[in-house]
Amino acid sequence: MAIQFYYHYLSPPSCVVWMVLKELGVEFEEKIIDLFQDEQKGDKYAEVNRRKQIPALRDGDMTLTESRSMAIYLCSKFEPADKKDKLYPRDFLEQTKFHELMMRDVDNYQTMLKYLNIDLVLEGKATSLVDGFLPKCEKILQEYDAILAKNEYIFGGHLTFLDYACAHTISTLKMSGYRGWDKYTNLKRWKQTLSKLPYFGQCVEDSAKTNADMYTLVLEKGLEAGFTEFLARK
Ligand SMILES: N[C@@H](CCC(=O)N[C@@H](CS)C(=O)NCC(=O)O)C(=O)O
Repeated sequence: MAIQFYYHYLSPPSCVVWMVLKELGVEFEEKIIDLFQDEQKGDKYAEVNRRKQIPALRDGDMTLTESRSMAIYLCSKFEPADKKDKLYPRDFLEQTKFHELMMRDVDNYQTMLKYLNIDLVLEGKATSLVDGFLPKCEKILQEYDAILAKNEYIFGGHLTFLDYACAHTISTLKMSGYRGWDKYTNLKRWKQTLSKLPYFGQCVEDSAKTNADMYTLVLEKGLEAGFTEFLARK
């Protein structure tokens, strides 16, 4: 039976796994979970993921519900042992360094979400960013820019799935309307490199732009009116 992938293209963690599937050319059955209809909260989807979140991935008896563990699983299972530039390293020390950066990126993503005040805004309980988090977000951009000053990609000289995860973390800041990108010249060069991937536009840029449009409308018009206008424009 083919792998079943439960996701939505506006969910950044979903997109990280989606890109791994595309890059590795793994066949999968697409199970799109409609966030706009709260499908992830229904009893049917709870049978797949009790935590009622996307993404989820099923491969036979194995069900995974954390995006990065899905990425590791897919790479470990499907990347040929003799492939040179792997999306996920196999050497123990390399893996340790990789996991360190991967965990930091999870924190960084959460910091971006805190700046966006995402939980309260999407519950209609807040209508503004939390400005106090902006310096932390800028520090994150500086850290990634410094890594990319030394390396072509986030984890050295070739593409890994950390590039996908970090690209989503950074793109999340676009939802805030942040305008200070120009000073991060290494980030700019890296993004131009990633843009050449055939799936980058669909899996990162479209997703980031649509999320930014939706978030801006919700901030401007409030939850209900913002969503209504967003869905009407779609
Ligand atoms: N740690 C999880 C996070 C998953 C997550 O936050 N999913 C969000 C979409 S981006 C979700 O399902 N939200 C819907 C909800 O909580 O109702 C992962 O990386 O897979």
